[in-house]
Amino acid sequence: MKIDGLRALEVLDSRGMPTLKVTLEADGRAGSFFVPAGASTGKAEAKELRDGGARYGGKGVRRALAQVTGLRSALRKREFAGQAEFDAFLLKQRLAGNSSLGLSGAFAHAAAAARGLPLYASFGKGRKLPRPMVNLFSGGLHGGGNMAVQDILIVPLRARSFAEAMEQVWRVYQAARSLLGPRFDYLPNWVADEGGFAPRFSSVEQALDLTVLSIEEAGLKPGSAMAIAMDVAASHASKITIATLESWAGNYPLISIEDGVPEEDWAGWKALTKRLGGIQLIGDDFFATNPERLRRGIRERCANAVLVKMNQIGTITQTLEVIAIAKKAGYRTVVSARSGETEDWTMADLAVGAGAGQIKIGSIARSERLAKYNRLLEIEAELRRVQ
Ligand code: 2PG
Ligand code: MG
Repeated sequence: MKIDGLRALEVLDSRGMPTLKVTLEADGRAGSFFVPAGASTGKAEAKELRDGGARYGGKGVRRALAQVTGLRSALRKREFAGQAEFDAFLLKQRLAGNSSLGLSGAFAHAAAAARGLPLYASFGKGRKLPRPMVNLFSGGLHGGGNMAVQDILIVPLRARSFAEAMEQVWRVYQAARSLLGPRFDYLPNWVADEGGFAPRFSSVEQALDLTVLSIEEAGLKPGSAMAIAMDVAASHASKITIATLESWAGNYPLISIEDGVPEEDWAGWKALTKRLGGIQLIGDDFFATNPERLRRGIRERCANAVLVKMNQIGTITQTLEVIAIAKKAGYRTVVSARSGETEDWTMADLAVGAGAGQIKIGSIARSERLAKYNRLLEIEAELRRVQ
């Protein structure tokens, strides 16, 4: 794969914050990638470079852009056998996380186009659509502190296709929408950073009760057709104890808890896994898509699943490595969007090609979310045609 050209642009993400779009040409074909950004970020994440100063309140990415375009002459006409070799080159440049992922993602798109392959094929042999966990109610940093945990999500368990899963999720989302009005001083047109509803709940239990009711109103059986998942985002939330999580898991059809304890509390993670290891326990801020942290977590029996976010680690190759490590250890993998997203849909292809099994994109509102859901619908249709 020979690099013919490279450009970068400062664009805006779903929160109106500046971010990078990188375009790379390889063997005459162009590929672009938009870098996402988190709000509830983990301490171990790859650091993004922002400009500081007055422009865009210091959030501009012109310095990151300069890092990218600064590699133009080093990359020009240079040959790379594939993604691994390209990402090894990036690692040597010691780039910021946003510059690095912009380049790595753009290479994936350009290389797939040059080979005439759909993007998912460059991430592995997986051809199964992931099971979505879909944000219904938002809280924490994504909802303006209206609820102590960050997300309450719904998980379709019985759908026979991704398209059917989407229709079931739609039914629950619409049911929740009409239940909110009479119960809260809240207009359901208001949605949070990831498209979920964010009324001022008086307790997490109130939100869980409303989720169960919405599932029932949708004509689905809670726990067998549609289950509940939760992202506590404990490093950013008011203190929630393991005993509280245990009582929620006992009282609700809760099948998955993400970041149930804070990211540096290894003893807490061990205790949580001992007590609640029968359900899915995902490390997000805790693992930060970092191979070293994941290996330590596996050794110390912490969690049993890993959230996979490309920009937490900064290259596609390391992201694939994290998925491979998890699978080998029997840990489940959930590819995830960030709360700050764009029209980019690379993560949909990653979840399919790498055979991640699950995906978390946010709710079924806001186009930065739908870009990914719609891409998955397209992949499902395409795979059905060729099989
Ligand atoms: C998370 C993500 C997505 P953020 O915590 O899982 O919901 O949020 O991108 O703000 O870290
Ligand atoms: Mg999280």
